[in-house]
Amino acid sequence: MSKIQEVKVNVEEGKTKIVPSLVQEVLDEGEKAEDILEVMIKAMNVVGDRFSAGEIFVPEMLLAAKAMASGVEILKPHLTGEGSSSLGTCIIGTVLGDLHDIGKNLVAMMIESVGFNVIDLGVDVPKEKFIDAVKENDDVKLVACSALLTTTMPALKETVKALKESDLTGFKVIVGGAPITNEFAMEIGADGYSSDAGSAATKAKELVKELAIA
Ligand code: B1M
Repeated sequence: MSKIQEVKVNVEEGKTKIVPSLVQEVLDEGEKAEDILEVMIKAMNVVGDRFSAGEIFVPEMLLAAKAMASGVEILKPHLTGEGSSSLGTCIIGTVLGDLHDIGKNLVAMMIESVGFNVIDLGVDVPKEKFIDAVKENDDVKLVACSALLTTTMPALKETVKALKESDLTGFKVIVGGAPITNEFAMEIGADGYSSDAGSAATKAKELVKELAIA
């Protein structure tokens, strides 16, 4: 088995102690950080499928998530550039009722790397907390909301609605997460949607440019 395949299998099996050193070895062998990340995301899809099939349960899913997070820590400096924090502040969080944070953390990392000052509100974030964060922080240009469950799509809708109906201005709202589509994002009034972390960073820059033109 190739080393990169070993990373995949060890993430699937939730081997948090092994994954970081294995990821480092694969990097040292010259493999691209983006390719290692892709393999780990595939591993999480396998984990999701096994969960759906009733072959594994929440604790195994949690271990796999921890293993992936430990590998991402090693990849981090290789995935991001020099953040200059000149594009303004981005408030990011996973919406109310939703505890998934790996995708959100990747999005935060990539958005930071293109020059935003990122304030991460974490998971299970009520709409009021997003609003307070916009009020309490300087130069907020972007609010980024993640949702991973079909059951938390309504919370995403409520969050976007609350942000748009507030008297706060000067920022755009971007949404994403596995069950979210561009169509849903537009339907709930978000300004932008992205399917993955890399394109979220590109979209974030575009949205802030639109703000400057308006
Ligand atoms: Co959960 N879970 N989970 N889970 N979990 C899923 C999402 C699921 C698809 C698994 C499955 O059944 N096949 C399923 C959802 C089904 C559905 O809604 N239709 C599910 C379920 C059912 C549940 C529970 C309800 C299980 C239970 O308790 N019975 C429960 C809910 C808890 C809650 O949130 N209230 C639950 C719990 C958990 C754990 C806590 C155990 C753990 C999360 C730990 C953590 O995040 N720290 C977990 C995990 C690990 C998963 C899977 C296996 C992996 C998620 C992940 O990290 N993927 C997942 C199956 C899967 O994804 N295939 C599953 C890797 C990550 C990089 O991808 O998060 O999609 P993702 O992020 C992507 C894009 O979506 C996008 O960019 C990222 C990468 O480039 N993106 C954005 C994300 N946010 C974005 C924001 C943007 C733009 C792009 O702009 C702002």
